[in-house]
This record gives sequence, C-alpha cells and structure tokens, in this order.
Amino acid sequence: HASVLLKDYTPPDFLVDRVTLVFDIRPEETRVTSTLTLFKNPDKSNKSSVLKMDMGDFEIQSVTLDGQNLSSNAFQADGKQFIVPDMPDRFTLETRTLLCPEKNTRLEGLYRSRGIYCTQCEAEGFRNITPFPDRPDVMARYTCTIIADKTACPVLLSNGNPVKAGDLPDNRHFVTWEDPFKKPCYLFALVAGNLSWIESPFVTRSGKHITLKIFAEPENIDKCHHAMACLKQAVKWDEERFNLEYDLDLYQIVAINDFNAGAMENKGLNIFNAKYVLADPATATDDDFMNIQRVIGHEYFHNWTGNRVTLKNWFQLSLKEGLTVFRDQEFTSDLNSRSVERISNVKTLRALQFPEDSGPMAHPVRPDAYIKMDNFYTMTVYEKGAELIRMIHQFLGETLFQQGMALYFKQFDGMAVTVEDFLSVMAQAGHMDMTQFKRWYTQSGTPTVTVTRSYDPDTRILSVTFAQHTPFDRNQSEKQPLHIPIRMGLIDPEGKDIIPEQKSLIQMRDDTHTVAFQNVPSGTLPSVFRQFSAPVKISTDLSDEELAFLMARDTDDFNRWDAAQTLFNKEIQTLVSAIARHRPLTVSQNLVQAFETALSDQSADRAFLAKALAIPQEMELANLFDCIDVDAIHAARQHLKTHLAATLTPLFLNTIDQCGHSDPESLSIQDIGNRGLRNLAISYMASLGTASVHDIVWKAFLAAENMTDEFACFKILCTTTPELKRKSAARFYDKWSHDPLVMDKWFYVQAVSPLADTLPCVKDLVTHPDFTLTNPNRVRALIYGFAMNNPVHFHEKTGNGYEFITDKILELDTINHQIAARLTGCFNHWKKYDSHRRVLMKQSLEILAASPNLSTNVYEIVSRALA
Ligand code: HT7
Ligand code: ZN
Repeated sequence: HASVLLKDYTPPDFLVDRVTLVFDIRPEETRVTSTLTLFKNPDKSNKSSVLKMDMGDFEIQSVTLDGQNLSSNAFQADGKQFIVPDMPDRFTLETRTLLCPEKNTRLEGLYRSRGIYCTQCEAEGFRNITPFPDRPDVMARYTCTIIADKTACPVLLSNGNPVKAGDLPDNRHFVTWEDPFKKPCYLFALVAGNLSWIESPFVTRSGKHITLKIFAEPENIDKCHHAMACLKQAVKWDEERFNLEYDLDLYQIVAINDFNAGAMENKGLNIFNAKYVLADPATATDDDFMNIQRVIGHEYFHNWTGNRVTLKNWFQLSLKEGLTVFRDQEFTSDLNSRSVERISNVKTLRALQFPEDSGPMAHPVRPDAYIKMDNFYTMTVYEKGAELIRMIHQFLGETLFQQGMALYFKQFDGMAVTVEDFLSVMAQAGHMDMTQFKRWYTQSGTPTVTVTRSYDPDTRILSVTFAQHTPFDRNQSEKQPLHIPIRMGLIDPEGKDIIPEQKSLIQMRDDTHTVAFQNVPSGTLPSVFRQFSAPVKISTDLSDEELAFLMARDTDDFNRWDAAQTLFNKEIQTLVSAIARHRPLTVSQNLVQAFETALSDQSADRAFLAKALAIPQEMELANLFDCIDVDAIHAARQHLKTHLAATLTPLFLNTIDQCGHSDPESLSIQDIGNRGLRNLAISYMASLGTASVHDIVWKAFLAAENMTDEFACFKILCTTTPELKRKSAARFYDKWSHDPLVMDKWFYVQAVSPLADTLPCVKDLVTHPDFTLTNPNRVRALIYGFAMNNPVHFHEKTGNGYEFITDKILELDTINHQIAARLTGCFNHWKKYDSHRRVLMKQSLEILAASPNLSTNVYEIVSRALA
C-alpha cells in the first residue's frame, strides 16, 4: 500500500485532447469504446515515450493505435496500469472494455442503482471505465454516446449538450452528448434509466435562456420542487454575490438511491444522493430541507470553483472544496439566518473537525501524503478549509475578496491550479503578504488561543492578551505561530458595545499579542472571536456570572450562543468530576437563571434559542476531556437536562404551548424556529420520565402534521421506555415502510436510542428485510449511526459494541471500500478512553489489520490509528 506524496508530483507525460466514448449498455454486459487523442506534454523537458495509464479491474477486449490493432503482447494491462511503450508524439488510441455495472457494489465507476445506470468518477473512479491518465491535471473535451434499451432506459444523459439522438434496431436507441468545456475525467458523468423529470427555464443575468432539469424515479418526481427552487436561488445568488453566470444551456440533476457521498458536481450533470433532492413536508424534516438547499448550492457553485478552475493534483482538494463550502455557507447565510447558520457550522467544526485534527487522521488542510484519496474527503479539507477562506475574507473584506475571486477566474479559467495560485490572487487583491497565512494550509492541528485580561481602575485601561499554542503531532514536531484574525468587541456593564466596528479586527501574528483599550468603564467584558473569526480553541478566564451576562447581552449573536455553550461545558465538567468522586450532583444557579431569562424573553428569536438552549451532544462534550468517560458524560448530561426541566417546568410547558401554532408546511425562518424550540422543550420535559409527559409526547407524535415534528417525537419516544419505543417504531414503520429515505430515519432513531436493549435491537435490525449493506444511506443510518452517535452503547464495557462494528466493517469491506473505511473511523480516538476500553478498541483495530484481503481504504485508516 504505497503512499502518494505531494513532493513527488510531476506533470503528466501525455496529455489528452479529445475523448470519445461509446457506452453500449446491456444487462450484465456494458461495452465501452474509448477513443483518445493523446500527445506528449510539450511542457515536460525529459519526454518519455512510454504511455502509462491508470486502469481498474476490467477486461480489455481490444486496443488499436492509429487504427492498427495491437496484439496483447504489445501492451501491458494488470488491472492497475495500462502500459504501451514507444509511442509517437501524437496518436489515437482506441480501447474496448467490458464492464458489469450490475455487480459494482463499490459504487465507483459505472454502476447500477435500482435499475438506473450511473457513474461516480471522483476521485479516481474513471479508471474503472476505461484506461486513462486518471488525474485532474489532464483536461480534455468529451463526446459521449449512450446506447441502451428504450424501455429499460428511456433517458440517456451525459455532460454538456445533446447533439444527436435516434432509434436503433431491437428496441434500442442512442443519444450523443458533447461537452464544449475541457474537463478532468473526474467530472465525467453518464446516467441511463427510467426517470421522470421536472424542468424550469431560467434567464441568466446576461439574458441567456437556460434550462434547469431535475430527474428522479417516476414515483418521486413530485418531491423535486424544493430542490428546483433551491437551484434557481443558487444560480441567481452566484450571479449577484460572485458575479458568476452559468456557462452551458442545460443544467441537470439526477437523484440516485445508492450513493457513496452527498452529491457530485459533474459538469452540467450533477448526480445526487436522493436524500439531498427529494423532500416534501410529510417526509422531510426542516433540517432535510435546509440540507437540500446547502447541497444543491454547493454542487452548483462547483461549476466555477472546481470545474472551470480545477485542481493540479488531489493534494489541492481544499482549493475547490474549502472554497465551495465557504460559498455554500455564505449562500445559506444570505438566504436564511446568518447567525443560526454560523452556529451550525461551528458546531460541526468543533464536534467533528477538532477531534480529527488531534487524532490519527490529523492532516494539514492541504495534505502532503495519502494512500487512498477517498479517505481525504475530510472535515479538515472541507470545513477547516472553508474557515481558511473565511479568514481571508475577513482580512480583505467583501469588496477586495471579490476582486481576488475575479482575478482568480481571469488568470486561471480552464486551468488546473494550486493553493498557491489562489493565495497569490488574494495577496494581489488585498495588497497583503500571505506567506505566514499559508501555514494554515500546511500545518495540522487546532491552535488554542488563551485570552487573559487586566484592568487598571486608575488609568481605566483594559489590556487583553492573546497567547496561541498548537500542540505538535505526527505531521510537524514544531508548530509555527499562525496569522489569526480576532474580531472582538467590549461590552460595558449596560450592555453597550464600546469599540467601533472598524477597530474590531485584530491581526495576531506572534505567539502572544496584547491590545490595550483606553477609557474603559470598570466591569467591561471582552467579547472575543466574534462570529468565530478563526478556527481555534478559545480559552478565556470569564466567570459563570460574566458568561451569563454575555449570553444575555452580547451584541454578537454568535458569542451569545457561545457563552451558553461555555456555561454548559463548565457545568458538565463539574458534574462529570462529581460523578467520578461519587459526590452529590448540583447545578449552578447562574446557568438556571440564564436559562430562565432566555426562555422568558418573549422577543427572542426562536431559531436562535433552539440552538442556544440545546445542551451540546455527547460527542461534542467528549472533546472537553483528556480521558473520555462516556457513561459519566451521558449521566451528567441527563442530570443537567432533568434538573433544568424540573426547575423550569412552567416555562417549558409555556414554550411548548406558545410555539405550537406554526403553519405545519411553512419553511419560514419563524416557523422553523417555532418547531425547533417546541421540540427542544418537549425533549427537556420528556427527560423528567413521568407518565404524564410521556403522554404529551405520544400525543404530539400522533398529532404531528409534518416530518419535523413526527421525527422529533419519535426520537424522544425512543429514549423513554421500551414499550413506547416499540409502539412508536411499529406505528412509524406501518406509516412509512414504502419510503426508503424515511425508513433511514426509522433505522437511525432506533440505533441512537439510549435504552438498555439497544445493541441487541440494532443486531436484530441488521437482519430486518428492509436492511441491506449495499445501500450506503441505510448503512449510515443504522451501523454508522450506532457507532458514531450512540457512545453509551457503542462503548459498552463488555466490548460487544466494538465486536459488532468490527464484524460489520469486515463484511462491508467486501462490498464497498469507501463506506467500510468511513465506518472504521469510529475507532480513531481509541487512545482517549479508559484503559479497559482502550485495550478492547485496539484489539478491534488489530483484528482488522490482520484480516486478509483488507481494502487499501480500510488499511490506511487502521494503520494510521495503530501507528
Ligand atoms: N466533490 C464531491 C466529492 C464526492 C466524492 C468523493 C469521494 C467518493 C465519492 C464522492 N462522491 C462525491 C462532492 C462535493 O464535495 O461536492
Ligand atoms: Zn464539494
């Protein structure tokens, strides 16, 4: 299992001008004819005449070079590489391959999902279709003809525009597609199947008429309207905010059931996991609706950031992903609530990226080595990568940032480029030296910034000192100081913000940095890292009382939320320590009062409150501890929840009542906020465990008029009693067993139940007729849901949870390497548990490591975890 290293990058020996593909699709037998015009790379000094291309494990039926048939000893093909020696400077190579998409359970290359043929080529899937220099810096023009049975596959799609179509004998037909834009092969796509579609015209800013189409299985076509509305929002937003217009006449999206990731931005033909397309209020939650908007936007925005300007090599992945996540975050912020969006992003970053950055998978935003690229579609590349763009945006401001983006497209359109290229245009636009900032791309780990204050009542000077520290790790034994933007304010005792906006951005470059503020009233509090201005761990010396004040009065919404988080975290730490020492459990009055104030505030934004009053998830809380005690964290969280519910019962009941009047089908910010806060209040009340509150939840479950409420109540009922869990699961199943995406919710909710019989129940569910390891969404719902979101049962002291997951990883690895590798990540943090669990988790990793035929994907995760 060899590593690929960034430092070994060399330009390709051969480039491709034109790619002509013909797919002849028949059951169990798809024939692909690929005709490539290749030429020696003129920019390469020592030109090789040996053509080496990548290839997967398929049968090659014939090869011709400039029309001459090549005998099988004129080339080598070993299922990994396809090699032909002594090539001329320019030539045409035709290869015929035989594929069986029906048997492709890895879902990379060409495969079939519920009767629909489709492709997934990112990162290195194209090589499973035909021999090709499968690397993003080889860009070519593609023509693709698809031939198939007219009844089984009435719809035949590829990138670009349809240029020819017609009928053939034996009920067969064909369509030829031509993509006018050069692209790397990872953006190639094909879809063939029985699909229905909706379409909508769109006039772009310059007056061009384009058509937007969304395809789905006929029974789901009515659930595509939200996705279409989001697509139009995205096209318009990119014109208005980034000055970017769509470049083809047609934009197509296809919803597929079996898909390894969320969606794929293939040029002009996006392929989506159905989960990010299909929605109506009866079957999709508010979160689902929001996720669809985010993912539709994200894939659309790739058309410029990723497709028009692409990557020189896979190490640069964040160049397209970090930037495109930043763009989708801005899109959702501009269209919805900016602070609620920011809070969600930071929650994800803290819960998932921070731990990644301190564990065995820690890597810089631009990694310098990988074994299997698929393993590097990570929180660090995507989410931390987006934070880096956000920091640049703060340094430059919107206007200069947009000038930098304009320069990026002007200089690099149609090219495959690097992070340095992006930084160079930003440096130019912002007249800024980006040398130190670049360390964010090359250095792994999350810095901690410690904030201390000193106030002199005589001079009325408040000094605030920031100290940064990044712990060393396997990537770098010494860490350099980073260039950190700190956006801050000062809140005086009346709650007034006393630093003017234009002075609020501090640029930290050294290990420590002190700022002194003059003429500051006594009792003034610093509000630091507003809007989470840098992806760092923040350590302050604020007391509970001061945090409660900021939670109520800070003028920065994000920091009001963050003050609540810090209060929760401190409380949980105190409770966990009391549990460990068998001391009585108490809850601080500051927290209860802060909660009471927030809940009684009639004018508060409910969407914001639903975020601010939610106790962080166990997974987020785990990051507070050097040694994670899952049972104590669970018990502490439960105690805190029950205490708040018991102390503030009338306020919670009042909230349930007041928020209960939203339009069940409306997606307005207010209605989403109402539902979020009401369901949060119901879950607090349910923690009391009394028959009367269980009755309230059961009735709310029965009365639910949309999936948001139905799902929330179902989830709560599955935490109450085995009887209510059984009853609600049976009812939910009867109502929804026909709908796969809703059934994923059914599996997930049972997988994350804290009730005692959860592991046996999950094992039973694996044998349920509706369960299959071949569908990634189902695996993510049940198996991954259990391993990642049910710490108490996954980490059962018996080791049964680990054993169960280890078996499933091995089983899955024979079906789908990418999904098996994702699941293996649940053992990544084994060193952070008590000695008993550490031994058991390590044993699981060793069992995996010793297993014969382990995929390269799983091998990489396991070997990093054990190293
Ligand atoms: N660019 C896409 C990444 C992706 C992917 C990666 C590995 C394996 C399967 C995959 N499917 C899609 C998605 C995106 O970030 O937009
Ligand atoms: Zn992306």
